[in-house]
Amino acid sequence: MPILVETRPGYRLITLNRPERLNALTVEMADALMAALDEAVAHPDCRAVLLTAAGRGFCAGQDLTAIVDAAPAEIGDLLDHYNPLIRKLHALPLPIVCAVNGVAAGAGANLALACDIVLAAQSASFVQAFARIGLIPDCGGTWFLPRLVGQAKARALAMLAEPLPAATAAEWGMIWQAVPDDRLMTEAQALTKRLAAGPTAAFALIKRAFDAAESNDLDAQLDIERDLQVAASGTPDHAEGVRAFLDKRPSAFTGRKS
Ligand code: LHQ
Repeated sequence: MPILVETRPGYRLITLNRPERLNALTVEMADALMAALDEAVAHPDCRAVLLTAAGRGFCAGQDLTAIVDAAPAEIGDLLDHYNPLIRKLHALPLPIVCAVNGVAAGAGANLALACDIVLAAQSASFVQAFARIGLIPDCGGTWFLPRLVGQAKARALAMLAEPLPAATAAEWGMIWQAVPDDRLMTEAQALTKRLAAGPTAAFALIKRAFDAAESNDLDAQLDIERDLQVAASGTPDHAEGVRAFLDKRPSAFTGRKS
């Protein structure tokens, strides 16, 4: 099984599961991941996703044994296969937390960056390994990196292909937090549980707003915020949040859209 999927109260825990290859990415793994994400979204009780990996690595990027002597057209076909996964992760209408348990290299690093909140173990690192094998960052790397860390750092990361320690990634704003190795899963699960108890529909709208902001000027973004806020204000969780504030009690969000 290239991935493991566990149903936890309110969320799905998805674990990349090829530890002997540092969870190097294959077509089978990408397909399984897509199916697990679709299943999570389709299930009304699932309100968040936590992605992590088995063993000492997170994901070493494309399984290089599968692309030895591959023709350029085959590389294109592979990316046609992986790109829908990156799009799906990024646009998932549920919050997705990524717990990076070890090295995240190549497409593996960018898989993590496609998620909403990235936590990494202190011992983990991020490597834009592509240039080491004469390739360019793919799976969204050239889009995510400059937006997260700026062009200067993005270009150096891509060209030097050196490992960036988790703590520096956090300092640079590339990820949310670096945490002690033995705290990673406890912290990631607590965060995911908290998100799973949140206003799910509003979270999906927050993601849409931030996505739109990537290409909008302020004028257009204010219009989008207005429309998405109207949608958020129509959810039961908005009404509940306001009532709970006035009653001085914690909100009991259901995640329902209407
Ligand atoms: C691996 C891999 C791996 C197979 C470790 N494949 N076995 C997408 C689609 C289409 C075209 C091209 O590009 C892409 C996107 C990409 O992702 S391209 C970039 C691909 N990834 C890389 O170039 C990274 C390759 N791996 C490494 O540089 C190192 O393994 C890292 C830095 C990740 C970890 O180093 P170490 O901790 O020293 O571990 P290791 O190298 O000893 O690896 C452990 C085992 O895993 C080893 O097998 P072995 O049988 O010797 O124990 C590796 O061969 C295997 N492995 N990455 N991508």
